[in-house]
Amino acid sequence: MGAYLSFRKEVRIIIQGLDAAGKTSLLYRLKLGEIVTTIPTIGFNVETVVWKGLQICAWDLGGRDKIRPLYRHYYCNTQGFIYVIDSNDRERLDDALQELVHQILMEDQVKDTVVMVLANKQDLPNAMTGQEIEDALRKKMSLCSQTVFVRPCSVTSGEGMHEAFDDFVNQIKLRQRGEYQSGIINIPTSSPVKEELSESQLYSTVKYLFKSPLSCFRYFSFQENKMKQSITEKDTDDKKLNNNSESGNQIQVST
Ligand SMILES: Nc1nc2c(ncn2[C@@H]2O[C@H](COP(=O)(O)OP(=O)(O)O)[C@@H](O)[C@H]2O)c(=O)[nH]1
Ligand SMILES: [Mg+2]
Repeated sequence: MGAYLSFRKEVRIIIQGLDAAGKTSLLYRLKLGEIVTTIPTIGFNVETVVWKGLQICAWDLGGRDKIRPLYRHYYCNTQGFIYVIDSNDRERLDDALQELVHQILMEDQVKDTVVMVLANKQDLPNAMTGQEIEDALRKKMSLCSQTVFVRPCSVTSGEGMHEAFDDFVNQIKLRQRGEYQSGIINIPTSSPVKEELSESQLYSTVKYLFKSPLSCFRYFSFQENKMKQSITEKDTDDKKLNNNSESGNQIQVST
């Protein structure tokens, strides 16, 4: 019960990256579901979006050299960081990773966050792959306290964006519960995280359960049957699996 009541309703995230990486396009793609024409951002843009039940207040920190040192004043209470990289800009990859590793991740206020590195502009033919960017990042960084992962996407076409955000939100939820890994991690794409009930869901469930003893009885019988059914299904699957391995069949897992 305590865990439900301590459920955080809004998280604050920062979107950063070199100029023209696609930060503002990403923010408005998230907010409006469409691509907008951007002009170089002076200062910042901030929007609230809801993703998988999590309310996200996203700050897109724009601007060039002079105001970049001021960014750290926005880092307070941040749970997530998105570092956008223009995968087509090979010449500036080193500058981008330098900023991420030696400036952003070093800040005390960013120590307990989830950091998603978005390898953007995958629609362009010469773009570096997510793996290439991850390899370059691993060369620059060994240990860190944050949960860091790389996801390829194209904000313009929308490809990879949903999967990336699902993973990002999942990792933030895990971090809030204290179940997380530090360093650069490999996570299966969109690995689901068991949802906790929000306060309103919890309230309506309790209200429903105690409406009458009969509905309460029906609810628990239903849950019990569901559990029995899933145990039976699992037993059948296990048996199938054993049969396969006994008969020498190989099960292929695609990664
Ligand atoms: N081809 C391509 N262009 C993109 C993509 N994302 C953003 N852009 C373009 O990159 C330019 C800079 O984008 P913007 O969002 O203003 O970058 P910011 O400076 O990081 O905020 C704009 O012309 C965008 O249309 C993408 O995924 N693919
Ligand atoms: Mg911008």
